[in-house]
Amino acid sequence: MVEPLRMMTQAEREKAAEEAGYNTFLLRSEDVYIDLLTDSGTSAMSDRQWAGLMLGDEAYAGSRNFYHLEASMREVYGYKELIPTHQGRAAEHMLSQLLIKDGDVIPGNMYFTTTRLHQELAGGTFVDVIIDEAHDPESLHPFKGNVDLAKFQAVIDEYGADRVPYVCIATAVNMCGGQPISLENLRAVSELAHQHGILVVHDMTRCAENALLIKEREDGCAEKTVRDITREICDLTDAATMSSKKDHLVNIGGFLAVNDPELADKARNMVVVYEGLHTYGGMAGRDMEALAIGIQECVEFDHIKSRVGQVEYLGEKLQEGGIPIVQPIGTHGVFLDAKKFLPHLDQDQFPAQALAAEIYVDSGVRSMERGNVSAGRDPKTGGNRRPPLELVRLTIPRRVYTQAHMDVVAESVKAVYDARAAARGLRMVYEPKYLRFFQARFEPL
Ligand code: P61
Repeated sequence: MVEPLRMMTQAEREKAAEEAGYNTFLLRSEDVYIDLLTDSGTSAMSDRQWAGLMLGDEAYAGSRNFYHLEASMREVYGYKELIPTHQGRAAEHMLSQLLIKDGDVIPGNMYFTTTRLHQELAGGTFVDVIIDEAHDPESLHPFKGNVDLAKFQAVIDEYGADRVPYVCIATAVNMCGGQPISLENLRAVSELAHQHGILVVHDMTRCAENALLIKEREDGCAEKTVRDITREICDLTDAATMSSKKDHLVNIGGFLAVNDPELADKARNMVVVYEGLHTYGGMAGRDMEALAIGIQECVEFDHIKSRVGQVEYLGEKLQEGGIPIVQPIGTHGVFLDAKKFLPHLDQDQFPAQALAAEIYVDSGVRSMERGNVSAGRDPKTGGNRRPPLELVRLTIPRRVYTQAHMDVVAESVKAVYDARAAARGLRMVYEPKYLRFFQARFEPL
C-alpha cells in the first residue's frame, strides 16, 4: 500500500504551525510531508502481519490469537506470564500501582515521560542513576544507557532496600538519544538489585534495537544473534513493560510480562478493571495476531540492521552538514542538540520546541521536542526542570521511508541551521497538568 503525500506552500505551513500553537503534536497529519514525530505505531506491517490480521479470532474470551501471542512472547523473551494491554503506558500504570507504595523511590536509567508519571501517581519518586555521559550529547561512550552502579548503590544506602521496590531499566534509552545499555552493565545491575531483594523491571520497548548495538559494540558479542542477545537481556530481568508499537511493528498493542505468578495474578485481576479481559487487554484478536508475528520479525538481523542503518544514514548526513546531534547515533532516531543549534535562546524560551516548529515550517517535516517542555515541572519547586539535554528528535518509522526521504530531511535541517540566527524562542500560553508536551500551546516571542 502507498500513501499519497501532499506538499503545501510555506505560507500554508506557517498558518498550520500557528494554529497548532507551535506544537508538532497538534498538527494535522494531513499537513505533514514527512512524519518523523515518532516511530510509535507508525511502522509498516509486513505481508505476514497483514495476513495475520485476517486470522483474527474475535471471541471475547480465550481468543486463539492470545495464545499465539503468549507463546511467541515466551519463545523470544522467556518471561513466564503475559498480561496484554492496549499499549505500553497501560502496563506501566498497572505495574506501578501493584509494586509502588507511598514514599518509595524508583531508580532508573533516565526518566521516560509516561513511566515517571505513573511512578509518581502511585506515590513514588523517580531517581536518575544513568551514567553522567548520557547527559552529554558529545560524549562518545558506546553504552550511554548504562547505569552508574555507585549512584544505584547510593540510592539503596540512602533510602534502604525496602523503599526501593524495583529498578527500572530501559533498553535503547529513549530520552538520551536511543542509547544502549551493555550486557556487562545489566548483569552488574541485576546482581546488585537481587542482592538487596530489589526487582529489575525492563522497559523493553526497543529491546531488539539495543541488542543489535550490543552485537556491534560489546566485546565477545559479535558472534551472537540478535535473538540470543535479546533473550540474554530479558533473562537478567524479572518483569517487563512493552509498548509493541515500536519493536513489534504494529499500530497498537503492548503487554506486561512477569515471572512471579502471584504478581501475574494481581495484574490479571487489575487488567479487567482498566483494559479488558486478561486474554485481550484492550486489543482486538487480529491485533494480537499481528503482534505475535511482529515479535518474531523484530529479532531478525536483516530487518533490525536495515532499520538502525537508516537512522545512521540520516545521522551521518547531518554530521556531514555540521549539524550538532547527539552522539553516537542511536537506535530509532537522530536527536538534534537544540542548545548548540540555537545558542541565543534561554532554555525557558524552549529552543527545542522552537526548532521543531522551524523545521516544520521550512519543509513540512515533523519532529518532536525532547527537552524542557517534555521534562515538565519539578514537583517541589514548581519551576521548569531545565534538563541538561534539550533535543529535537527526528524519529524514523520502520519500513516506511526511503533514503531519498532522509535526504530531504537533511536538506531541510541544514537550511534551518543556516538561518538559525533569526530563530525566535517561544512562550507557553497553555499548559495542561499531565504530560504537558502533548497538548501545550505556544506563541513566538
Ligand atoms: C515515543 F512523546 N514512546 O517514543 P505507549 N517506554 C518507552 C517509550 O518510548 C514509550 C512508552 C514507554 C513513544 C510514544 C510517546 O512523551 C511521550 O505505547 C521507552 O506510548 O503508551 C512510548 O508506550 C509508552 C511519545 C509516549 C511521547 C510518550 O514516541
